[in-house]
Amino acid sequence: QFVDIKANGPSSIGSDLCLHGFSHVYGLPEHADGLQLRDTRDGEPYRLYNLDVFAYDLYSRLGLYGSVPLLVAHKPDRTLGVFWLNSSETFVNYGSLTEYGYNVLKRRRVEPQTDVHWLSESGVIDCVVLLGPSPQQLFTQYAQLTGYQALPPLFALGYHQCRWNYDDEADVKAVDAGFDRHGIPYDVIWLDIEHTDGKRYFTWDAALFPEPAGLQRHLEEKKRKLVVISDPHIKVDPDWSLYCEARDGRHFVKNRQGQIYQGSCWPGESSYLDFSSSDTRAWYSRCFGLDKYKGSTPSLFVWNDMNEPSVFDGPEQTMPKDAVHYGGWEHRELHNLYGFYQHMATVEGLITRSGGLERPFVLSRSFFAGSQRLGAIWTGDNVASWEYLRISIPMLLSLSVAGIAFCGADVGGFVQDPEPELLVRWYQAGALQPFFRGHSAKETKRREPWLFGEEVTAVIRTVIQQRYCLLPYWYTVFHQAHTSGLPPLRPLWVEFPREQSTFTVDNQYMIGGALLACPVTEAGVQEVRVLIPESGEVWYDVHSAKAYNGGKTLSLPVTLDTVSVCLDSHSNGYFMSKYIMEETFIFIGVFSVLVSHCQTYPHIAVE
Ligand code: NBV
Repeated sequence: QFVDIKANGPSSIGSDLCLHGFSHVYGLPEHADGLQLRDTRDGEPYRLYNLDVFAYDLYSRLGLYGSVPLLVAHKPDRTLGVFWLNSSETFVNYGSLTEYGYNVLKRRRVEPQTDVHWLSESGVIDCVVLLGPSPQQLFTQYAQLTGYQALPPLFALGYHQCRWNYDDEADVKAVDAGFDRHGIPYDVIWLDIEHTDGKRYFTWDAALFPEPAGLQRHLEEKKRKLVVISDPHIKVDPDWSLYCEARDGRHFVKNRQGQIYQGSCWPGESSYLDFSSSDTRAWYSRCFGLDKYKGSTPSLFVWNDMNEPSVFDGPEQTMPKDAVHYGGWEHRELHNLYGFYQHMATVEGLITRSGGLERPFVLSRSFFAGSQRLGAIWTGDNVASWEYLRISIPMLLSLSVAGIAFCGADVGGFVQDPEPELLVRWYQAGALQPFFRGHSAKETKRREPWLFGEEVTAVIRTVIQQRYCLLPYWYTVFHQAHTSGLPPLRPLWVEFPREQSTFTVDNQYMIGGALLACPVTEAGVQEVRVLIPESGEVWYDVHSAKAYNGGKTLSLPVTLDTVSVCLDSHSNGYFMSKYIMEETFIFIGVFSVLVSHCQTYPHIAVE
């Protein structure tokens, strides 16, 4: 049982807004739910409180790993944003009178209206209304406020292979060789918590990983990278120099009695770095220095997990709200920023490590508004089922609408074993999402792409090759996000803002302004229905090269090796249309040619 001592007394702030004329509202990640927000009058409000929720429930408004308090409303002639800058526990109630109607008493037509009620536990009211009016302008306005998407290093847009855990160096080398043997391109292999000496991050298990630098050089010969996990909890171990440095440097969060706070996590009794302090962030950043982080090389990149923060024996499995941060701030004030600040310190560490020359890659599980400036996030512990594959699309669209553009979901599903058909469909969907990583939990069976027979291997090979064919396109749309704030993954209404039929679609989406994706997310299907917007627009099926006039719903036949993607020939600007012409050619003509990993592209320095 937990008692929350409210040392400063109870408090809350709130505000009510009416959005006239709007009945389609989006945003407020992270929730495992559809893209459109649902009326909350029949139940729970949307909760923004970062929590570690294993195998989270679907269609739920409960808080997950990260929060972005941005709500986006859309109607044909205006897109509007409401940004509620508050990092304490927040609830959002939302009710909508959806239809145009006729008010008999007033004898006039009434417009639809959306009422939004924000409620936060502490802080001040700091609310910005972004006026658009176009979706593009809204994204730019939001990026001006919270930051633009970091431009990822190109390799980070390739395929990532992860598992909890790759057991030892021989295992990593065998998996790496497996990709070459089967002609499957990939760029990054990942190590989970067991690579460390007793869950002491920044160390290596001497028996399993005796030559970590050698392993990285082995991968680097093929221009491949290694990502290792680094969580925010630090094992309480007075014999470990890193713990002592953090303790002596006053880098840990305290309890309300003023002692170092302790909670339980992977290493056992742990303390939690106070990333809200700039001194602590600077110290943590230095821990990634090549001289300090023994066994690391410039081709090692980082994964921040458990940074909600997750505390096994804490209230709701997180840190108590009355824990105390630098400057005397209670944890309740900044809870939703904890992971953001760890992400920031890690990113700083990697940039500094390279003397400011190379762009970092850091994946974080927890996030807040602005995390897009730092790198990638993923949707945590999903499950190997068709429902979780389906929900990954609206979850990633919601994140994209809220600025978190470099996002992905564990391909194959983290918990449990996917049947081969599901695995194939998940690869096909994942290849059309920004962050593309296969990952699986400890208890699951191995599932490297070649373990399910030749047919499955061939389909997965093709789909990963297609991802690599499209890498220049992904890189281009990320550059666009980096410079204009427009996310690579876009709900259809972003590209077709006047077309009402697109407002509720969340099983298909645009990648940039040119590609329309509609992944197959059901078992045993023989055809997929795809809405192709706007009459007058011509769309090309990338498989058959057949042209279709827009403004209708098509039924396209699918087989196991079909990824439903359409090409839009009428895209924005000369470069894009020329580019798409080339991509059309690649898609139609060169599918069977192996496109190698992105080593062929230059590594570009930080801007
Ligand atoms: O570090 C182990 C896992 C990791 O593989 C997963 O991706 C994270 O979301 N981690 C959670 C902790 C344990 C999960 C049960």
